[in-house]
Amino acid sequence: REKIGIIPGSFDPVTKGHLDIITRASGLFDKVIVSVLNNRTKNPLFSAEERVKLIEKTVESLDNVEVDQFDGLLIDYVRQKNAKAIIKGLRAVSDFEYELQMASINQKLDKQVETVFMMTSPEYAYLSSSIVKELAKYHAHTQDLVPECVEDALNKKFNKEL
Ligand code: COD
Repeated sequence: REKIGIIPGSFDPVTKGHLDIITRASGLFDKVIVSVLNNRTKNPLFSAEERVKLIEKTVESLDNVEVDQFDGLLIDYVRQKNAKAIIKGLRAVSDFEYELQMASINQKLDKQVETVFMMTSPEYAYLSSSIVKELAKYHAHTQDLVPECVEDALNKKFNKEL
């Protein structure tokens, strides 16, 4: 059976840190599904549809990567997709506690599904979607941090003169 890994997240918006994890995971699994949490209670900068489109553009050259969205419990979605693993990136010790909690709950909910952690590449260790939004809001450059299509989309959101 085809081995499928799911990379879940908010991706508001996708960054080069995410792309690094996605690219590395695509070399380890037969198929990788990057899935955007469509959480109506949060207040995202980009709609779920916009976030999906930006990821699609970003992963265009990776043939075994698909982009999707989900809501509800992650584990239900993972089962529905017949996936083997949830893939998460770890940046710092501060990520660990939260991720350990989620991995433990998901393991309790379904022992067949493994959570796989990948260490960030050091150059992206400080990078998060919130930092990127903060910088873009005050019109600072984000080109080293996000794919070009995301930089354009951020500039549009914050009405930066080009
Ligand atoms: N380097 C490496 N990894 C990174 C980097 C970076 N620079 N930046 C982000 N990442 C990783 C994150 O650690 C995460 O694994 C992933 O990329 C996505 O990041 P975000 O910030 O876009 O997404 P999150 O952390 O907001 O996503 C949280 C989930 C959507 C996965 C979570 O809330 C969830 O599973 N929700 C569904 C409801 C559910 O099942 N709840 C119970 C879970 S126990």
